[in-house]
Amino acid sequence: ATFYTEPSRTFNEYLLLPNLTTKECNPANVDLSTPITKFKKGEKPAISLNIPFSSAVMQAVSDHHMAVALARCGGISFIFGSQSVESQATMVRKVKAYKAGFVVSKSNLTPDQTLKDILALKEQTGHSTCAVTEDGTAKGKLLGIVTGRDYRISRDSLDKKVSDIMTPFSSLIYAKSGTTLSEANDLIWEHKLNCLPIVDENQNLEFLVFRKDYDSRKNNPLSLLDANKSYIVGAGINTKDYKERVPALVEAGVDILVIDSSDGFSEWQKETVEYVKANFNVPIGAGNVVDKEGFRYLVDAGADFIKVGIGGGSICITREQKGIGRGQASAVIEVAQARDEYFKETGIYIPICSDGGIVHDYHVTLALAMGADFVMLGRYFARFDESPTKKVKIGNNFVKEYWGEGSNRARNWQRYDTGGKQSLVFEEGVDSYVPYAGSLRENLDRTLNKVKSTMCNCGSLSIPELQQKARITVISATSLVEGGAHDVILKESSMAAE
Ligand code: MZP
Repeated sequence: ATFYTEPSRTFNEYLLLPNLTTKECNPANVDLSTPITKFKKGEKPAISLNIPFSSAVMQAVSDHHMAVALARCGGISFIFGSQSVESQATMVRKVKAYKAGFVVSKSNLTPDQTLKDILALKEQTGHSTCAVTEDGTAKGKLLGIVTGRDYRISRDSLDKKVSDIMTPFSSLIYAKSGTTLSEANDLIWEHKLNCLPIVDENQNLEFLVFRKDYDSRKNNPLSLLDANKSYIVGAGINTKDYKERVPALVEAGVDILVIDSSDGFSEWQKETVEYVKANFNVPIGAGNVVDKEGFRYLVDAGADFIKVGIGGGSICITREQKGIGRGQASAVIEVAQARDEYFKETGIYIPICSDGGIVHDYHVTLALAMGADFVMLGRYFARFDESPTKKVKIGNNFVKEYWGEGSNRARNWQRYDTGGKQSLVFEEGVDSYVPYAGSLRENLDRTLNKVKSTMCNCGSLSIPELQQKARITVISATSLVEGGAHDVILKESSMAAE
């Protein structure tokens, strides 16, 4: 046997040392964009994210609702694969067909006013805008101004009158009050409606804009001013039924695949990656691995990104059941070094994803500093309204259900298969609750603020800069105690805080 003299370490055992924070180094200037597919030196990756967050390939985490909510914030979900090929492909299709939903802000603007006036509104709200009239013609009574984060006005149309540039809508259908944007999108999907949902500030549906010749993919009524973008979505696959699953997912419009497995250092993964690379033009990630040998093996097979982590997930009992795994920090550090060596050798950069074991928000920053390009989280996202699981009241507290893919509940035997019987032979995950935490956007914004703030402490305005400049120290057990509130009697309000 080979013995490692260094213990395998978790994120909790490290802290970042501050570097000089310059005046320009403030959270507003921090860029969290990050690649998730391999690219050659000097070239751009095919897919990058605005924030380094992905949601786990799990029944309790990543369905189409989560995928839309996270994509809107700049991250990506990988839709769970432990379901039939058809239902997974349908979820992917729903994400790709999703209508962004434009926010109506009531205003006194008339069709005679110019887009400059509307732009003033855009400045106020931070959104972009378009006008909607009652009868759907440019001359009709102005009902409101449609605003949306994703919607851009081209510079040269600024001086034109609203009536000159507005695409006529054929009709407006008012929605039943209380309908949410998600429900509207389900309706649009089910009935294949050619329309655009208009929502209020609380994401409740105001009305649907119909147009005879409207095709959601090609002919957005607002296409006069911007492309109709669809959200990016990923999907998990396994090494068993990939020859049926991958074609269906690709046909549904999936942007990226990942092989979901607790131990990815296997010939099955190599064959799966090779099959996808030979037959489809879709990027594929592989894993999970915890060392440079595993990394190199899957990269040589053709993987576009590598997922890192065995046994660190909050619901995972793989280490207890089988005695395999590695502290998540040690795994990320070694794989990131292998990635950097590979880049020096070949000029090809392979993004890596730190998967599982993120407990505190600062663990995300540590993972990035240690070399991860993005993180994957299960427990974190399971707590939000957008996760697919039930919200339950236990005592005075609300919780949400969260179960592992290796639990009897998920029965995802393909994720753990090492050959042999086609069923879950023993459990590697548990069924649990996590505290309910509210909406994804609110929580994610807070986490992102913390990440950006720590990056400023480290004098870094981007993830590559953090990876290069970070100074990381191992801490002792007693300094861990020193890091929390200590030697004081906490008031109840402080105990309730994280
Ligand atoms: P966490 O964010 O809850 O700590 O970890 C989520 C990760 O745990 C998933 O992305 C996946 O890699 C892993 N996972 C999912 N199910 C199990 C299991 O049942 C598991 N053992 O380990």
